[in-house]
Amino acid sequence: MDADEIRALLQKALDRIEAATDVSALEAVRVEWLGRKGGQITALMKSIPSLAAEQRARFGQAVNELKAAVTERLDARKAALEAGRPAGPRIDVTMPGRRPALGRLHPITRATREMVEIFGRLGFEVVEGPEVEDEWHNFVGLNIPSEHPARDPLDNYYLKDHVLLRTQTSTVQIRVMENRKPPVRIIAPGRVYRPDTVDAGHSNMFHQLEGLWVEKGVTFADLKGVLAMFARAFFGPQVRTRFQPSYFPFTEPSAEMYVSCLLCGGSGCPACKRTGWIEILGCGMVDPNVFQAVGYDPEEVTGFAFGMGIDRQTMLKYGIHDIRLLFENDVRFLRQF
Ligand code: 2NL
Repeated sequence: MDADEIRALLQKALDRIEAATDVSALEAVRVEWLGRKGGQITALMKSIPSLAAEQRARFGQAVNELKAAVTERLDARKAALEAGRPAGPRIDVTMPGRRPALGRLHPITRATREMVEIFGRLGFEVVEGPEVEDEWHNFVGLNIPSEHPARDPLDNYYLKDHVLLRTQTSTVQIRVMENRKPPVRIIAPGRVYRPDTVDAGHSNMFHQLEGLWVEKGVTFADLKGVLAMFARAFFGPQVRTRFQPSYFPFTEPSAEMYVSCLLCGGSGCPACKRTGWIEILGCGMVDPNVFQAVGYDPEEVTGFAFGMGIDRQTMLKYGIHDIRLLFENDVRFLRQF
């Protein structure tokens, strides 16, 4: 083997070392060249003793230089691989991350939570109850007799005899009064169901928030104060309120509360039908028959109650013109809130 052949061998070894991209590949190269058994350079070393004296000196020196050069490159390459990046896909840690898609609260959830928060400050506790109800809790307890038009099977979702989807959340308040002694100061938000034909203003499922305060000495003045405070907290401090006599079977006297139109401020516009006022809820002093039905003594306690459509208030507050938008769950609509 002459000097040129040894140089070629060295070049080949160095190329193989450079080509190794991780530590284990480099170890394979080391075994291939310097391995105790079968290493190419090891084999050359072993052949030295059997050479003629003069040849042995020259060849021996060349092989030793080859071994030293390869060993040095192996060590250097190993150090570089260990110091450098780990093998595998390269990651640019300076690249900006991908933002996770964040959800948001449905406008009805937002409005409900805001109402709950406002009434919470006034001492009202949130209660919930079943959406499938019996006629006692949906009608009888509320002083709605069997001849009453509200009980028409065509105006209710009956599931079977005497069992229906609730048409208002008063049912929950009846349940609380049946199970607790006064005082009670509660609000009942939740879904209610009526078989109305669906259009821009009506849905057969909507949301209601009812409230009830029963205690010794509660008066109509308390009713007006609480509801006026609510209206200003929910719609803004500029809002004015007006009460107008009304009728409900479960309250006496009964009233409807109006707020000054949120769009025109009260001067009159299409939204308030030029009246300057928008009706937002019904209310009244709890009828003695209701107290009797739940076992409260109407001579002992008085109370007021109210009910409002959450969807209606949500639409008013955010300027939504079609109730169906609230239930289609089109993200292009929902993303605006
Ligand atoms: C409306 C307004 C109202 C009530 C709901 C109520 C509940 C109990 C006792 C007495 Cl437990 N009243 N709720 C009172 C007045 C109005 O809802 O427009 N309803 C059709």
